[in-house]
Amino acid sequence: MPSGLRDNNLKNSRHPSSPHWSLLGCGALGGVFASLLTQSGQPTRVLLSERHRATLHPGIDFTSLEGHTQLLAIERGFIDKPGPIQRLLVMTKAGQVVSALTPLAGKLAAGVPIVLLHNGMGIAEQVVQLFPHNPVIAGVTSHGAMRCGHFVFRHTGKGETWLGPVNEAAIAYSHLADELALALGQAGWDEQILTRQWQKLAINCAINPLTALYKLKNGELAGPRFADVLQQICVEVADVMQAEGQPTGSDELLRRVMTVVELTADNYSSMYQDMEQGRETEIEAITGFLLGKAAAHGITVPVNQAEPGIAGGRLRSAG
Ligand code: KPL
Repeated sequence: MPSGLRDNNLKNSRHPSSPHWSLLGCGALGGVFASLLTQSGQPTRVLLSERHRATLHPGIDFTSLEGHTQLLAIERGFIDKPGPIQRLLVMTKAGQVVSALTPLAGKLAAGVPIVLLHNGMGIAEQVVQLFPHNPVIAGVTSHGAMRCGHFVFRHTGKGETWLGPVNEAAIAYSHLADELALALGQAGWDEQILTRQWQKLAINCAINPLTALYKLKNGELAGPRFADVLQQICVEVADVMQAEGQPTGSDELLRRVMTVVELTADNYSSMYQDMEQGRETEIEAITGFLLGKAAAHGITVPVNQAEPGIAGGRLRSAG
């Protein structure tokens, strides 16, 4: 049970008139977003896979950034019979997005927006293929979250969230960022979401594999031991970004990385948490995506290539 102030009443203030968020993927970040949306009064439902039917928890035990713990009543649905979906927020791990969405292909009403919030890149294009009649929105977020038990979540860092359109149908959905902002305190809409995705990719290429492999808190990457490797990772990512039509300086990327290292110093990266809990990591969608793009442009990225564990697959699925 997380420490902090407790409020044992089941809380769920509803605004029945606003459209429901259906949230697919109730891991650390998904659980925190579901809790914040619910606390902001927006009707929210988590969509679970069938295997969760027998292990229901009466509510979500949520600890806020301030250490205030509440038990929140959150509606649940099951992916095989989800009922009407008005807007879909997908917060599974990158590697599970397509498989989690596949049961909904051909069933989701045309026009229902799909918002993708995961680390890594290369997934949104597959979702557009799977749902040609739906607005597809990509997002990046730097909120920190921890899953402390079965439906027990802690918000560990206030970050920024940006959404933007992947296909033309999504251009009209900027209001979704405003609605997320009501829950998160900030969320923006950026038509150039690809640039933000690349910037986030650089941060994840730098922080996630190193923290996972060396079992470090993010802040420990500020030590002199990691200065060279972080700089080299940023030089390589900047080279690939340049070739992809996303010109940026490696110094600027490094500054962004070090800012996140500082802001999330006390947090464990999502890849560290995945490794610790024996879950599949997002290495393929993060460094794997970069390596694929580098190869396509004939650019060598030896440091990212040798990122501890990539070659040996040690950050790949642990089971
Ligand atoms: O996105 C993150 C993650 O852990 O996946 C960062 C920004 C590195 C914060 O830990």
